[in-house]
Amino acid sequence: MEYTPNDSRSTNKRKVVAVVGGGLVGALNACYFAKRGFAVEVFESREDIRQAKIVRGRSINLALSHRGRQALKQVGMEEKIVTKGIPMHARMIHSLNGTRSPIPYGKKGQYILSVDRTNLNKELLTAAEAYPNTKMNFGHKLLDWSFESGAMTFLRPDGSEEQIKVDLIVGCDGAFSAIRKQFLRQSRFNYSQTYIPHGYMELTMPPHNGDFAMEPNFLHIWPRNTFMMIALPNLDKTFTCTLFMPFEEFEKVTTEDQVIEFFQTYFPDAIPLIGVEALKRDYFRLPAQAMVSVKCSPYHMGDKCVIMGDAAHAVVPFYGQGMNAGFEDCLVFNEVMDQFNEDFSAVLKEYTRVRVPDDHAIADLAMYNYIEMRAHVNSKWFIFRKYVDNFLHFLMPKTIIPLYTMVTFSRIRYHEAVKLWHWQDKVINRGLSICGVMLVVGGTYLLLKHVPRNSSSIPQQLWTQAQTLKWF
Ligand code: FAD
Ligand code: EGU
Repeated sequence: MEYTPNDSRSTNKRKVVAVVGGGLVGALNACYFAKRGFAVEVFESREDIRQAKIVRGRSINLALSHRGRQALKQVGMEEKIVTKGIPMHARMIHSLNGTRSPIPYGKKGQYILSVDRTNLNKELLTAAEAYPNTKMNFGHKLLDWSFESGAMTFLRPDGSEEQIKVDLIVGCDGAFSAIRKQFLRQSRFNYSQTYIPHGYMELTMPPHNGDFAMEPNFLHIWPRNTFMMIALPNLDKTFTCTLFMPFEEFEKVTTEDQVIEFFQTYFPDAIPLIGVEALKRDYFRLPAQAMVSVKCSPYHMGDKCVIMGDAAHAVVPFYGQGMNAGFEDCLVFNEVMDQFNEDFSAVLKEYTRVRVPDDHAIADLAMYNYIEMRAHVNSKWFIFRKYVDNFLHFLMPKTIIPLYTMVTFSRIRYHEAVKLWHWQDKVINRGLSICGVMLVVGGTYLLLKHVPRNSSSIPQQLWTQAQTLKWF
């Protein structure tokens, strides 16, 4: 059966946009296209998560920051999401000996939010559906689509197939995008994917005496070089802890006793907080999950199809930017739609031109931070580095802005942030060189000033050298 969606909601004149994937980015994109008045059809392979009893999937909560918030604001969703988020004003660094050190993200208004992924997805789906020109199609798994005819083939839960043709396909179907598969068959399409050696596992820290087990308004971090754990607060007063470590190491821990032994060695303070029994049980509940980084270009095919979110750029989670970047994609696309009067041919081309450098930059930054954290970031180093960053910013607030600040609290284009970061590095290094030279010059001067005319307390050779130097 082949049909073109053309029910009472879409007139012949109105263009039909198919959003493939009803995850975070797909649901937000549906709002954007619906707001512009297109006939929007959302196709999502899973059943409606608002009806599902158990939602299994990736990470339970996420850090929402400025870029994501700006994108939500544009479709009137910021308030709704922010009020259900938990502000995190600082990181809390957990040292091996149990010491906790808070390090603020910035000034008072600078905080990130811990938001529940499922709730965010539900709210966005409901907002998209509230537009009369949107139609939700759950249980529609995209199998294939044809660039030539523009027809998409979907698989229904009952095993039947459906063919659908639209004016524009927006692929928001995640890191293993089925839409992207067609891009790979086209000439001059660049693609790279990398699985990192680390996996992640989520563990829940229950409330203690009816309250949060740790300080709630923080992003808790246990930096241990190769091993790392992060915890974000939830509204139900639990924390979701995410343990990052090489698959190799996950595999070494095979018995309940080894789990406790492992935590005793690396995260001793977390044992009583998560609970010995819960730890033994939850560690074996699900296998560790893989993390992949995907970069590609272009993001469009002709005037027919464009990819956004993880489908275009899966990034490793070590900057807390995957969703934020995907949301910003929607915002940038919207800006380009204004500039080019919704002319798909021009808009798609321009979108690729402006967005690829930025998405590639955040993919690189996240990977860089992964390597950096793994290589030499323990709690002391982390605290030291953040203090240096903040101190330099304090000295020169206009000149030196920490990289994470530009990434997390501004809409400076990601690739510009990288450039500024390199430039600041040069300024800092030059500053350090000048300080170094001044120290040497000043030190020598002081030394010579205090060198006795004829001292037996310093070796003769050095004394002679010092006397010679005096003449310069
Ligand atoms: P997805 O969320 O993957 O959604 C894709 C949707 O498409 C799904 O609903 C799926 O069912 C559907 N789909 C897939 N294939 C098909 C098909 N063939 N047909 C129809 N539908 C299909 N980001 C942050 O900003 N902050 C964080 O703190 C953060 N923490 C993270 C922690 C971890 C451990 C991980 C792994 C990621 C984290 N991220 C974070 C990244 C974030 O999860 C992703 O960037 C975000 O979910 C991408 O959204 P998306 O809609 O593009 O893809
Ligand atoms: C990882 C997994 C601390 C949620 C990067 C900071 C993250 C998040 C940091 C996850 C880190 C790392 C930054 C934010 C954030 C820090 C950031 C990472 C949220 C450089 C649910 N990262 N994350 N950087 O600065 O900019 O606090 O799973 F440990 S939020 Cl790896 Cl700001």
